[in-house]
Amino acid sequence: MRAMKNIDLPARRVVKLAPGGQHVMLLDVNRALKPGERVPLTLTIRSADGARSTVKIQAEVRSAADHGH
Ligand SMILES: [Cu+2]
Repeated sequence: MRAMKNIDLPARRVVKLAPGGQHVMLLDVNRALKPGERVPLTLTIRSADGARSTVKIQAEVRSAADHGH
């Protein structure tokens, strides 16, 4: 696993976050999370001109044991 601060979003390409590929890992959370539970995350998008916007999502918790590394 290689931690990254950013994920590139090339124009006209689908970028998928999924187990086994690029994914978000939550480290040092302050309570146990159960697989299948949803947690609110806010993604910050920076466009080519530097403008920032945010997208709020409800991410599904997956087991850390079976996600590809
Ligand atoms: Cu991971």
